[in-house]
Amino acid sequence: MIQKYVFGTPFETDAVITPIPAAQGRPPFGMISLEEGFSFTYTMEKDDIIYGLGEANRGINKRGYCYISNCTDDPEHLEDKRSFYGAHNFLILSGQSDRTSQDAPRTFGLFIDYPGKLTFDIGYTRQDLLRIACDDPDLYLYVIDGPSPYDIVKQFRQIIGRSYIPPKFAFGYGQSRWGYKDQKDFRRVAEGYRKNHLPIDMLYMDIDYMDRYKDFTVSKERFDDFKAFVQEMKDQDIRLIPIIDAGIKIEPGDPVYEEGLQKGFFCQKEDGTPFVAAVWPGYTHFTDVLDPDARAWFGSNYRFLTDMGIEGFWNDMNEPAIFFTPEGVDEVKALMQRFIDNDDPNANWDAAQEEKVTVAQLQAALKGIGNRPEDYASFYHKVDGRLVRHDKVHNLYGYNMTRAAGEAFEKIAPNKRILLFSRSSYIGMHRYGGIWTGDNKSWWSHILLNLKMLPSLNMCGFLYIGADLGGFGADTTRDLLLRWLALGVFTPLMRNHAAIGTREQECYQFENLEDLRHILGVRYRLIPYLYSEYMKAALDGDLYFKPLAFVYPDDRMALQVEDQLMLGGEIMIAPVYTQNASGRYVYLPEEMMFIKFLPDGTIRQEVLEKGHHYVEIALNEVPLFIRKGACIPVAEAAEHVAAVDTEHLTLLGYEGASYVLYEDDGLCRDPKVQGSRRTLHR
Ligand code: MIG
Repeated sequence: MIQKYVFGTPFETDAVITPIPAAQGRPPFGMISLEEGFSFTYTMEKDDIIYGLGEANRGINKRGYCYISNCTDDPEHLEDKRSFYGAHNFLILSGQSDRTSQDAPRTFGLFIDYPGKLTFDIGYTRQDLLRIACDDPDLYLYVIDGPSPYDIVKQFRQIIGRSYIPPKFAFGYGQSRWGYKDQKDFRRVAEGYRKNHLPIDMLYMDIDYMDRYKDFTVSKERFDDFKAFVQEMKDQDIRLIPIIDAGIKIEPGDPVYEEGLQKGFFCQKEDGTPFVAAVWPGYTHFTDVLDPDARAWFGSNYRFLTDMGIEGFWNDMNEPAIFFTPEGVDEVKALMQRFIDNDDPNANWDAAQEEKVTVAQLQAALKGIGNRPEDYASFYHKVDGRLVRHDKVHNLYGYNMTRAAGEAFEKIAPNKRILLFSRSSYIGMHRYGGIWTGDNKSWWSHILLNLKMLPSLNMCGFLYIGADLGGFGADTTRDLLLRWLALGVFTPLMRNHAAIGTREQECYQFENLEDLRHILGVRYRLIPYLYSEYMKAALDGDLYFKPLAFVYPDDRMALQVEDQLMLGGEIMIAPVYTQNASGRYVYLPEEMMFIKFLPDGTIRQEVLEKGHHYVEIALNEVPLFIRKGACIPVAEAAEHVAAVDTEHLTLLGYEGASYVLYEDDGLCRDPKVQGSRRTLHR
């Protein structure tokens, strides 16, 4: 049962696409205050678990911290951070004890459809208090009642619409690096993979492919015939996936810039002039993607690349990230001038001398010049003829930039799927694309953070997801990459990506590359299963990744597991995420078959009983667990998706088990009609 409560005049985000009549009054539990903005408070029982929030920090159980929905380009994903790139305002409270108060349900879900900054204090200020708050009392509050958190998620997924379905090739492995510049670089990487028989389907193009970071251009110096180059890569079964950034470079004479300007498609300041922000291309304008005409225009520009044979994109910098604005620079300059004018260097550390600018103040001003709240509050969107200040709808930008592309693809390529994922997002965007979780680091703790985010993202509708494998920032190590890839084997988006200036981390950069070849090979062996489970999750509004608690709700031990996940209907995954470990502890809520894909191509299987185990897992092995009575299809390893032999599948798992395999051509836009399911028996 879903109740929708309306407060004030909500902004229409189109997150929910099922019409639901407004309920009268207030939710029957929790306390709502409209005194200062909006707040919902609720007293949690000691063992209540909170799920959800999608792309957020910390655990699967979100209890014990404060999270802020405020899409932010912050590459330091430390444990104390409250905002990442996405804003996913859906949570579920799963009651574990009988409630003391009569009128409160034990378990419920909440979706707060509010596009501005929203705070989730989940037992941070007070351990037993859940408090959700924002500045403006204009929002939709959806309250979902159901017997279990899993059921509540399914109800929620029904009202937000079907999740994005990528082409099947997007289930292959992809290599990326910020720093590949020209056709020579891409040829070298393609060769590094193909010559070494390391499987690959995609090479990602970062900002350097463009002409001076201008969207919808390709550098002529770096690619002498881009269309031919796209084909050259396709001939090697590799697709090029270019990046698109949010800002359009201000460059008189440039056709994209001129058209956007002339048609008034850019976000404006109060005085009616287009808002200016510096990003990679230098000063840019942001397209007003909340305006349907501007959105259609932005999306239509992707045709420039699809016409050259491009079949996939990643949308970046769409929080939107701002390096600085002219206004911000002026403020820092003024501060600097005052700093220079005060020529007593010792006084610079003395905060008591108020009229003097200290070194610390200057440092803070420079550090804070990017993504300034003042800048986000200084420009406007046109919505139904009225102006809406950006900060009020900030969390919708990446969503609508990606929607622009997704809507355009329906026209550009009505008969086939295009790969698309975004950095910033809001619920609703899950219908148009996937996401990658941004600039992580080559840290062991980030393997675990990656794992924990997966089921939460699925709950919010995001199914095509993945993290930068091997780590984006900082230098990776061979063992870290191997362990991370062994998790990435299971994520729909499996991409190795690294930042410029870091150690090279393509699989062929390391010794004994047969180990890396093997791990990638396991991915391809599992594609029939992973694709089938993905499609079922998308078509049925189900989860691809689940916390153990969703499958074993009565197992008190399973409720606490934060480093193992259920995948699809048949398996459990438990990757190793600590350095120098020869294996790990796992908890089995029931008997399972422990499977290891060994580097010699054989598969080791062992039935383990319910309970705690230590399992040995070498660096070059991929483990998984098959649920009691289940089986999964496995193919032979292949070097790209189209080469996976889906005719000759082996069924791995329990004797007498059967598996329902979903299949389609991997491209059709209407898989409900064109896909088929068949039952395989072991
Ligand atoms: O300011 O395009 O998250 O994946 O490599 C950095 C360069 C801009 C951030 C993305 C990252 C990408 C990088 N971008």
